[in-house]
Amino acid sequence: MQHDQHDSHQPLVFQEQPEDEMIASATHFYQQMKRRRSVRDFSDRPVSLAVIEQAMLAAGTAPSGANKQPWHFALTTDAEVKTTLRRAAELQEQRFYQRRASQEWLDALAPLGTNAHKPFLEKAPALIGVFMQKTAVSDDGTRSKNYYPMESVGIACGLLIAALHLSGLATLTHTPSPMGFMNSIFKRPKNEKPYLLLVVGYPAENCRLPNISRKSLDAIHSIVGKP
Ligand code: IYR
Repeated sequence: MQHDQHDSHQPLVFQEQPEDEMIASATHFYQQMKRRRSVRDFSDRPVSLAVIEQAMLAAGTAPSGANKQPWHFALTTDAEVKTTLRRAAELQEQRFYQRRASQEWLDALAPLGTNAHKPFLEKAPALIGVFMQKTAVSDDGTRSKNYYPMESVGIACGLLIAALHLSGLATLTHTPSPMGFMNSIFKRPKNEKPYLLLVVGYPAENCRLPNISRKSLDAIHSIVGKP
């Protein structure tokens, strides 16, 4: 059966734009996105749940292997849960900075000024535990395989971070390693692997950032073949 004859297929709603508008849209998006910075110093001001929910919906539009949508976003704004997460994360981070990290890794992190101290896990108003489902478990307990879950969840996280940024919130992609402690704290089942801990909120008023730069277009792209 050809795809276009398949009952379950429907026409694409596609809105074409004139080229000048396309360039303006792309430029505008880049101008917005280049202002995104990973923030480690948060205000404790609460954030709107509606904004986070819309950003999660945007994340859920990511393409995924066989459309399995192998992601789960676990949100907490609860002070006790955040304290538990901070304690568990800092324990792992202390082991990382004191023993596990190679000197090369520590040298690479030096410009960021990071260490095992993670006050933002309590100070920031919202933490999103992102989980990846390598296998799906349906309501009746049937297990099925998901495809490209790493790639799928990575793309969803990119959309989540972009949506939160464009809504005026700051984020930090925090990856305490290993992250196994996240399952019990976020009450997630064993088939879900912790993927990242996204810290969400407003930056602190006196928030300072490492002076780092992004690679140029020349450094990140190439063109092959005739133009
Ligand atoms: N997880 C540690 C270390 C760390 C690792 C990388 I790669 C970073 O880009 C930043 C930090 C921490 O959060 O401090």
